Amino acid sequence: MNIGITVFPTYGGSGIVGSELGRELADRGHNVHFISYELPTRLCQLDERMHFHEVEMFDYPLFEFQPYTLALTSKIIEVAETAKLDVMHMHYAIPHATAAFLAREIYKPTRYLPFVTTLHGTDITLVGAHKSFLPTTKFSMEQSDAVTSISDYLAAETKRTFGYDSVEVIPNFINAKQYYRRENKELRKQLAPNDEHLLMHVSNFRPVKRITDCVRVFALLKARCDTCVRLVMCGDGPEREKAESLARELGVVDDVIFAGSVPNIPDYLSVADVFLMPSETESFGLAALEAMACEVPVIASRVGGLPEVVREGETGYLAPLGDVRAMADYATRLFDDAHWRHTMGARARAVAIDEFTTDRIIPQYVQLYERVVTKKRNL
Ligand code: GMT
Repeated sequence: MNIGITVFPTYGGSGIVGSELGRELADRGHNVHFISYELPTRLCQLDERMHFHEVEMFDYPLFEFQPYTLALTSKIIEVAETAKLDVMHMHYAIPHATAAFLAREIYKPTRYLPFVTTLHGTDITLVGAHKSFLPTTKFSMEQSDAVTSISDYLAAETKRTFGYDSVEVIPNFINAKQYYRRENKELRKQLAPNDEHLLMHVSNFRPVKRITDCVRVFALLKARCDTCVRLVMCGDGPEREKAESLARELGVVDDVIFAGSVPNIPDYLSVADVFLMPSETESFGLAALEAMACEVPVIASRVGGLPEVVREGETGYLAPLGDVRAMADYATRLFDDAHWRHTMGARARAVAIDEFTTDRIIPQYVQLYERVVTKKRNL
C-alpha cells in the first residue's frame, strides 16, 4: 500500500509513534510518505520506501498566523496524486484530521482518499476539547474513515467529552529488537561511578510530566541513604530550570544528572534500576513501555492509561498522583531487593513483548487501512 502519515515532527510521543509506525510499515513492504513541515526527529533514515514531503509555507504580511492547515491540505492532495496514496494516517486530531478531511473532499472528484485519525492524548483531553477547537475536533473525528486511540482510557475520554463512541483501540507498540537491555559498563560507570542505584526519568519536561516530583522522590531517597542513589533526567523542556533549582534548594543537585536529549535511549534505560513517571496524566505513557522493554521496573502515578501499561505489583508500581512518599517507598523496596527488582524487570519485558510488540500491533493498523480502502472502493 501507499500510505501517507502526518505527525507533529519535533515534539512529543505522537510524533515518535507515527514515525516508528512508518518505519515498521516500510519494513513490511509498504511505501510510506511523511507529510509535515519538518522531518520528524525520530526519522534518521529515509530510503526507497520512506519518503518525506515538506509542507511549504507561504509567508505573506497579511498572515500574522500562517494557515498551516491549508498548506498541509494542499500538500496531501499533491502527494495523493504523485505517490498514488491509498490512505492517509493522521496522528493527533487537531489540525491534522481537519486537513485530511479537506484534502479528501477537494480530491473527491478525482479519487476518494480515506483517512484514519489516531488520537494520542491532549488532542482529546485538553487542546481538542478547548472551546476554540471542540466543534472542529468533533466534526473531524466524525468525518474520519476510522478513528483509533492508544488506550481504553482515551477512548472513554473521547466518548465522555465528545459523545463519540466509534473509537477502536490500538495500543502503542515497542520494537523488542531495538529496545532491549544491553550491557554498557562505560555508561553505567559514568552515571554511577560508585555503583549507586540509578533512578531514571525520560520525557520532554512539560508541566504535565511533573518532573519536580522526580526531584522530591530523589531527595527522600537521599535522606534514607545519602550515597546509594543518583537521579538521571533524560530529555529537555520548559520545566528543567524549575527542577534544577528545586534540586539545589533540597541540597541534592550534585547527584542529579541532567543528561539532555540523548539519542540512544535504550542505552540509558539499560543502565537504569528503576524508571519514574510521576505524570499528571498520560493517555498511554510510551516512555514507561520503553523502560519495561529494557527490563526496568516502572513507578508511575495511577492516572489515565498508565494502569493499562504498568501492571501493579508485577511490572512496576502505581502511586496516587503527587504521592512522592509512596513513590520513594516503592523505589526503596526495589533498590533493597535486587532479586525482586530483576524479577520485576524480566516480567516487565515479557509483558512489553507479549502485549505491545510490533508483530502484534502493526498488523492491526494494516488491517484497518485495508478495511477503509476496501470499504470506499466498494461504495
Ligand atoms: O497528548 C499530548 O500531550 C501529546 C502527545 C504527544 O505528542 O506527546 O502525547 C500523548 O501521546 C503519547 C504517544 O501516543 C502517549 O504515550 C502519551 O501518554 C500522551 N501524552 C499525554 O496523554 C499527556
